[in-house]
Amino acid sequence: MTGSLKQEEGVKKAMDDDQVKFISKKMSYALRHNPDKYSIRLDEEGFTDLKIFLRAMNAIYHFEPALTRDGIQYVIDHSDKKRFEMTETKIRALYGHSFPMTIRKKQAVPPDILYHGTAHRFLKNIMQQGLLPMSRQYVHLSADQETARRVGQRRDSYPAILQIDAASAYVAGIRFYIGNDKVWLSDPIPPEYIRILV
Ligand code: HQG
Repeated sequence: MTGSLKQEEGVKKAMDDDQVKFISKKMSYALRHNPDKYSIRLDEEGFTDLKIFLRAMNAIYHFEPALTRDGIQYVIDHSDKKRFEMTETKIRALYGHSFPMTIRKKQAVPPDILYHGTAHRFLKNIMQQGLLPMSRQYVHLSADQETARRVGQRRDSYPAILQIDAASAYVAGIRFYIGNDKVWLSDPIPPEYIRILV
C-alpha cells in the first residue's frame, strides 16, 4: 500500500459522511460568505492561507482530532461537488461567494448552451428581469441538464430547467467565468437568452 493510501485510510476512519458534510458546510460558510467571522483574509481570487485557515477552523470548531490538510483533502475528494481548490499553501471556494468584495474569476468562452435549474415559482420574475445573481456575486449556471435539475431540486421537487443561449449572450458582451467542470458563472442573463425547457 502506498503512503498516501495508508494516510487516506487513517483519515477515513476518523471521518464519516456526516463529518465530511459538516466540515464542507463550515468551509463554504467561511470561504464564500463570512471570512470575517474566522478572521481570515481572502485575496482577490478568493484564496486564503491554508495554515491560517486550519488554525481558524480548529479554534472555532474544536475538531477532534484536529482538522489537517489531509482532512480537507479527504473532504474535497469525498464531496458530491467540486467546491474548493487547495494548493500546497492556499485554499479557496470555486463559486458561491456572497460577501461584498467581488472575487475575480477567470473569464472564458462558454459552451453554446448552458442550463439553470430553479423553482417554478421564480419563473415569472426570471422571464421579466432575467437571471440575477440574487445574494451571490454571479449568476450560477450548469454545464448539463442533470446538474441543473439537482441545483433546482434544492428549491422545487420538480424543478424548472432553463436553457441559456450562452453563445449569443457571449457575443452580446455578457461575461462568463469558470466555476468548476459543472458550474459556470456569469453576469446577469437577460430574458431574451433564456428558454424554459420544463
Ligand atoms: C433565482 C449550489 C427571482 C435562481 C448550487 C435561484 C449552485 C431569481 C435563486 C450554487 C431571479 C438564487 C448556486 C429573478 C435568479 N427573480 N428569482 N430575477 N434570478 N433567481 O442558491 O443558482 O451546493 O443563490 O433561479 O448547486 O440556485 O452550495 O443560486 O433559484 O451551483 O455548492 O434565485 O449553489 O452549490 O439561489 O445555486 P442561489 P443557485 P453548493
